[in-house]
Amino acid sequence: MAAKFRDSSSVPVARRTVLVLSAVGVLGVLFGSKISDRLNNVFSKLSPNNPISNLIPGGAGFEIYTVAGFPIRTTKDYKLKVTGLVNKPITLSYSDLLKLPPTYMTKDFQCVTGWRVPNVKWTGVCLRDILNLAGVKQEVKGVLFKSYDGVYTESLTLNQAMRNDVIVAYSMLGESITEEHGGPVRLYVAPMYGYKSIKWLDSIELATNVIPGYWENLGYAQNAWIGRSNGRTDQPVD
Ligand SMILES: Nc1nc2c(c(=O)[nH]1)N[C@H]1C(S)=C(S)[C@@H](COP(=O)(O)O)O[C@H]1N2
Ligand SMILES: [Mo]
Repeated sequence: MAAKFRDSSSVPVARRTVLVLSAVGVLGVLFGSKISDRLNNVFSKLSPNNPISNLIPGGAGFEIYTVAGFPIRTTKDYKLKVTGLVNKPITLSYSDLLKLPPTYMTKDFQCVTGWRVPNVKWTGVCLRDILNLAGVKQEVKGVLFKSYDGVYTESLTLNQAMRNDVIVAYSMLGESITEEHGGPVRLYVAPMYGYKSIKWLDSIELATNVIPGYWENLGYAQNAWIGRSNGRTDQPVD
């Protein structure tokens, strides 16, 4: 109930909770080759059974967000499932993704809480190409994304998902996407706030309706268009 609270001058209550937890959270021990092990360790100490929200400082001005720890999948293990209302469910490996025609973008990344990283280089496969490989059924209106962290979800309308600037990304900041940034594969929804860009992308499910994602269930907008002050010149579609 309280989680649905929102007004024009502030972010929803639940988001403040994330930041508070972050401030008392896992700072200082984070960088190095065993980042995930260390984080999982700290997470399990702080919260053995429950997912914990957290924020840690990231490279290049990013803040690293997770609501459910840092799941690990190597490029060898990685699989992307496309299911639901498709003509043919498909599963793509990491190397399958690399073989599809790439899209390159250099664009800002903006979190709804206010931080922004300018001119981030992204590479990935246009989501539309992947949806078309599976074949989108006529009745599809919504696209649901799930993370293999087991908690985070996101969604787009079909029209939004078909844009040129929505990609299944495998490279970010000029290198393979690191574990903490959601690697090996995350979504990048360029025209929208960062919460749309789900990390550790596991599956894409096509449905007759738009199913609200993690933050949307906590009061954030489904249509998370970044404001025009952020340099957008294209037209939003709902
Ligand atoms: N699985 C998952 N994806 C996620 C999040 C998350 O907590 N879990 N946070 C979102 C939010 S609010 C932002 S701003 C970006 C942050 O990306 P970064 O952690 O790579 O900086 O990831 C988005 N994707
Ligand atoms: Mo965000």
